[in-house]
Amino acid sequence: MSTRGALIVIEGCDCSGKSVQCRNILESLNNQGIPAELIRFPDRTTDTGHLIDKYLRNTADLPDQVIHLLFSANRWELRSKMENLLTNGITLVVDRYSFSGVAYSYAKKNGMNLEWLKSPERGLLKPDLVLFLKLEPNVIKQRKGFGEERYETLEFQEAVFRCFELLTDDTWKYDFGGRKP
Ligand code: FDM
Ligand code: MG
Repeated sequence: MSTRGALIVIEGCDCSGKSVQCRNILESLNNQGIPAELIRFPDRTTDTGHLIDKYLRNTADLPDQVIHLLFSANRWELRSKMENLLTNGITLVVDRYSFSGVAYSYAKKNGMNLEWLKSPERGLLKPDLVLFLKLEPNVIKQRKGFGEERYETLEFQEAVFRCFELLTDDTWKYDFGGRKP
């Protein structure tokens, strides 16, 4: 029987270098003989992912509550696959997870309550480790590609950054009520 893999989550603002760090972590784990796979949210290849992709590229408009629930549904779609991989000893390096879900929606400041935002995340798998890349929005705004998608404005990224910090200070920072497989 293999040991359960670890669920490692990388979070941060847009263009904060998450994808590069995820690849580095994956490579380092594989070099040490630890089987690991990369998972990325949103997963734009699923049914919910197609709609999320359109929303992010500004070719579809949806109410804030609907896109919030779709992002969460997108994680639920992969839940059993993730659980199987972890049970089979594969470590998962996950580029964005529930923290992005809550931080980006809360940053909209449109009255969506924090408890309401967290609740669809309850029951998803609980990360063993969350790494937050603390790159200031003033730095990321100069990066190549910044500004191409819906949330990529300096003002909004600053709000997201503050929401991430708020969440990481909280006692439930690693716990959305999920359980380990
Ligand atoms: N995003 C991502 C959310 O608003 N909620 C979520 O639950 C997730 C996973 O989608 F602006 C936002 C964050 C980002 C956008 O993500 C696309 P990538 O990592 O930049 O592709
Ligand atoms: Mg982005």
